[in-house]
Amino acid sequence: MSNKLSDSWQVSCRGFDAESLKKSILNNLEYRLGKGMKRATEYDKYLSVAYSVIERMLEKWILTQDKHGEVKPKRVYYLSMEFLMGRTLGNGLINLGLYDQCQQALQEMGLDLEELREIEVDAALGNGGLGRLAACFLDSLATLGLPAFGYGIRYDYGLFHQKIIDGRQVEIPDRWLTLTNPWEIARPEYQYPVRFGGYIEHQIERNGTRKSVWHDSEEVYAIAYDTPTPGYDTNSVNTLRLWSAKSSEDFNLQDFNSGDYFAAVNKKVTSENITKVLYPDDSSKSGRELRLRQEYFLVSATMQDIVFRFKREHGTQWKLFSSKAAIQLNDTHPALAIPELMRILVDDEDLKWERAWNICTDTFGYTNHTLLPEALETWSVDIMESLLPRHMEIIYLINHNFMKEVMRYYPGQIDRMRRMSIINEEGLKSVRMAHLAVAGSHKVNGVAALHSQLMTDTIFSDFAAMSPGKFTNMTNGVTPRRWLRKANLGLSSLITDAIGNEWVKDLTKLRDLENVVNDAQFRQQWREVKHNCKLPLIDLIQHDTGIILSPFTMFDVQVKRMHEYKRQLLFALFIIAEYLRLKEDPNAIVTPRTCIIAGKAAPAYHMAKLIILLINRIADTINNDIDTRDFLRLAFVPNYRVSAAEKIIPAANLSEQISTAGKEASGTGNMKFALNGAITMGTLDGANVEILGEVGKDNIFIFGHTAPELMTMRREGYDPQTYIEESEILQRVLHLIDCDFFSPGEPGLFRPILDSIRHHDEYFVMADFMKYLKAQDDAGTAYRDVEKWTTMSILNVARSGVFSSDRTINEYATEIWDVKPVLISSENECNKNCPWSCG
Ligand code: 26W
Repeated sequence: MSNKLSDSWQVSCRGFDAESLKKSILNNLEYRLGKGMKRATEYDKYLSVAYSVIERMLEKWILTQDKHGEVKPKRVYYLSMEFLMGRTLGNGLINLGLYDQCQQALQEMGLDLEELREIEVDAALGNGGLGRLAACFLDSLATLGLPAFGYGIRYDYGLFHQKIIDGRQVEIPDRWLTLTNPWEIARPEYQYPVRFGGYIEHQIERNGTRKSVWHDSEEVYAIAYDTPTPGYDTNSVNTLRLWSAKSSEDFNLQDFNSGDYFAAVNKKVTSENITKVLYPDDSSKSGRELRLRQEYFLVSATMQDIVFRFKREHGTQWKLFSSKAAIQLNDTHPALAIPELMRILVDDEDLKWERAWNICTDTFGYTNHTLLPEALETWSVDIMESLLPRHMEIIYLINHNFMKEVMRYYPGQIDRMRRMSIINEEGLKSVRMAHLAVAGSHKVNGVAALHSQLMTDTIFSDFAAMSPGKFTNMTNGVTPRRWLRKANLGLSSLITDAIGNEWVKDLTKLRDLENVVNDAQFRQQWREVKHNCKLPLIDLIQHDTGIILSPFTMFDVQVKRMHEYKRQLLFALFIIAEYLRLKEDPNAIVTPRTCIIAGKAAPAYHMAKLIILLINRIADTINNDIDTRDFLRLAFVPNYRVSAAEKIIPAANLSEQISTAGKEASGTGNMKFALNGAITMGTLDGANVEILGEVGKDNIFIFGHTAPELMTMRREGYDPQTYIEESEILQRVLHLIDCDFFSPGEPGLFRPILDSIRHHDEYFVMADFMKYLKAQDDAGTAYRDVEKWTTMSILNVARSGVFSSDRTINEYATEIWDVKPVLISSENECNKNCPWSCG
């Protein structure tokens, strides 16, 4: 497989050949780490390779930033509280076209690239879908040559590590920065004061204009840490700028001298706590003040930095602002950016309110990622007023003007105004962050066609009625670099041998696989690749859980955050039904299945944690049952994260995407599985609907009630008992749990789960059970038809092209951001005979 990339972009006085790499690695070990190979730790060796890669990134980064400084293009600013980047070394080597050369260099030094890649810790600065989407978007923005910055928080502690002890989740802090992070560069020259608290004084200037002055606020500094985000097969390298909190005052000497040591450091410590840890909830608002401080910390540092860069390039030509900056809000978490920009433009830059507001609405775009009521952020007016007094004033004024507009459209419709108001007057007065984001943006998008439709039919129906043109859909995507080219080297080379390597930059090229779908040799190699992907995963699972699995089984996989709407419970109940079937009829025609589940539960989400325990207890029971264990095994893989996903997804045959219809906004794991040749077992929810549209009904297993059907059932009253009474197998499955078969000696351990599905069953597990059982039976039968399954697998990959995040970003770029690529040519200042060309 020639992954020789176009050499037009080999702009470097750091060679891209194995020899140069070897030199760099040894140089870095010696001159940067002060170690010889003999005493070097494994981490030292990893670091020296990492530094050799980033050196070759930095040159392009400088080229790119200098070019942007020269061209002063319109930039995209992607604001997110989460960036789930995972590991960087492998991705850096792939995007810079250095992978094979590095492997060779290390081999010649007696080292193994695969082993060194395993040493890197994941940058787990995110919870799940939203954070990983942001990471995929950065890869596509750079690969498409679009000038962009990602702005986030440099948490000292990322998402907790999950240990499973006696079947239960235990959270361990993620001390990811204990060892050196070679991929970031501290930028203390970019630091901004962020203020909290205090009070506002309104002054009337001599010229009669009103001036708001923010007094007596406490201050903390935001320090920038930059991570280069290299594109694939291009010179363009964008920036991920993460802010870290630093106390404005070092050491309060008075307190110290007065012997109050604690007070002396307390202020410093508390203020720096802001960026201490990522909130581990991925679908229910914490409502904690520290979370609000984190959100404002991000947006204030970011907006000051964006305005600083604008003024550096365009002075105070504010009319240019929205044509030079497109700011995307990754959900409502950074929505305070709207009142913050208003504060800067009105209070600091003396713009008139209207002018400032028009700049805001022309600049901001808002993406909604969930319809779950508990995930829609609201902050009490009290907490907002005490922490951000000026912003609360500005939000009131924004709402005042917005209500006037609603009144103009719908005179006298008080109810509608109350529904649309940014301020919820009912009960404890609170700020509806989603309403603020919609009012302050020129475009609002959902993340899959069904979700965007449901969004305008439900939570934003009033807004969509008033400003239909504001609402649109941007179906999610995933980067094919990490999720196929890097995660599945075997399948990548098979594909490239068959259709060339253009697919890595243009995923629609995968369609060409349809020309070889009937080629017997190709099909045999296809099956071998999938089989071989299972082997390292089997080793990992045996290492982490002690469970031994067989590659000669169907790998049936569900990996995502634990949540009742994602219905890991439905998968578990199916496994019990399958177990009962095997117990009762040992000669039953079954497809030997390996069920793999993985996912973290938010620490305070007790039902999700109980479901993890149930899954582990089911596994203990069935994996040790000699009657069944050769036909059915279950493993819960601990500590699911990006680097684990890269091992699990390529090994999967069946991809479980079984959420309650209408609840999963899009899903992106579903796309990664299809891209790696797994067949989707799914409901008509989120992007599953579009995967069906692309792969065709013969190449997917769809089951379950649709979103409209469930809406009707909810409205007309849904009684799960009716479904239980209709299904003998369901009764027996529930009975097995009820009689503590999976919790011997802990009677009633899983009662809460049974009560929740027998009485309320909010997520319609009972209503969809029998339909699911049937679909699973069909999948088992299809898997036994090896040729049929091979065709389905190849066609899923061939028809996954649209689920590239490159397609998604191109849609954002044309429909929302109006930004154009900037070509970073290879005319570099560095000429070969520069004294430093130390190869
Ligand atoms: C305030 C707590 C909180 C934190 C994160 C609430 C909600 C979130 C996220 C919006 C949850 C999330 O990750 N949503 C997922 O976003 C993905 C990317 O668009 C979608 O593919 C998933 O369907 C959606 O659940």
